[in-house]
Amino acid sequence: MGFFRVSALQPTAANPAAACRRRQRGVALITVLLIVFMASVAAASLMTLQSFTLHRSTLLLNQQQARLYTLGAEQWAIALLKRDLRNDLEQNERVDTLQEDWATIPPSLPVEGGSISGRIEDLQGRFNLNNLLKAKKQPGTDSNATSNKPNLPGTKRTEKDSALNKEAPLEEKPQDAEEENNADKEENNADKEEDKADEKKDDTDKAATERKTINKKQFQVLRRLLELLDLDPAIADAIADWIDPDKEKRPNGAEDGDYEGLDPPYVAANQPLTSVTELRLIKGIDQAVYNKLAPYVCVLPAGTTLNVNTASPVVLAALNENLNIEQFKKSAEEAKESYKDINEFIEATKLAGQAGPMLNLAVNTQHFLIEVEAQVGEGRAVLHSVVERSEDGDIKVLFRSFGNDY
Ligand SMILES: [Ca+2]
Ligand SMILES: [Ca+2]
Repeated sequence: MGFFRVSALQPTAANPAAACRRRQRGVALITVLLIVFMASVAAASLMTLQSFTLHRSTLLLNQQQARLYTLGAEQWAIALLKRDLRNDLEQNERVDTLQEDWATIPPSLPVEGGSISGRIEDLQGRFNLNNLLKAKKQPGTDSNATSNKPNLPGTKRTEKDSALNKEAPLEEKPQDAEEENNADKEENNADKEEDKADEKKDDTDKAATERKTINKKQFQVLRRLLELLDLDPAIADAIADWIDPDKEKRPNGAEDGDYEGLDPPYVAANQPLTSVTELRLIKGIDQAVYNKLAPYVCVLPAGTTLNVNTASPVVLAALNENLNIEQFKKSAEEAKESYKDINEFIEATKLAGQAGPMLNLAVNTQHFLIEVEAQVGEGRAVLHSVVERSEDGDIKVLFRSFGNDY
């Protein structure tokens, strides 16, 4: 309105009063333009803010939607694993192989507004780092239903698995059993001694403690795995020290003293690992070492078996010093074949009668990793779940994490 008033004023005479009015008219015009400019800026800011808020709401909504898709996919994967067990039992062939439906799901599926990709991996195809600890006997359970895991629910080996392991025609088997029994007796005796409390311990006691906590054969497997991956085998000592309950440092190992001087300082866990990512805290494991090792190891309750049908060539070759990676590399045609029982594996690898750590082998699996990624618009969600499938078909989720690695 002011604009029209200013426009209406026309100069009538070339005198000082008229010149003054012209200047005033100029100032008024600039003021009006400034106001219009300010109003435009304010309107534009409000629109930007509104657009940003709208975008953020849409993103949150999409993210939530993606998260729900990953949980839905997890349930679908669980249903697939249940169906696999039913099929196995119907066909009377309790094997888990990379040719089964759960292992060959399509890499990506379209869903409304986006897509889901994912996979199911047999975790027992990897080396279980917690197997470095000797599985403790639980009162009232048989020796094969073992567990040693304060953080994860237990796992039970099936009678069939146990039978398969017993059937393995290895000469050291009876020795292993005897050794394990002896170790268990030592363990019980040690427990009784601990109850007496605060009695002085000599070097012999210390040696006994170490013997009863770390499974030497599994330790050798880990050392070989590290060697085959071109990594320093001494890392096995640091890992063993990290999870064994004592504070006695192994040769090349690392206990509290090695971590207390770091920034920030911390101490050794002295208990089973709860996540593979925990390896990054252990001496000698930087990001490069971790990236090399992580795909071949898992963290499950102590005492789980290794599935020879799903283990990678490097993990199988680590089982015995007489094995090598090349012999486990299969052609596409050979890969369709699977071991129906452990004897077939022993025969194929010509390991019968050879000394070596061949414990805890199986042709089937109880623990799986489900990895799902869902994309909806710009919203994205990643889910990692570890599930345990018992032989009666029940499936429990042991670990679930959005975003973080297993
Ligand atoms: Ca199966
Ligand atoms: Ca320790």
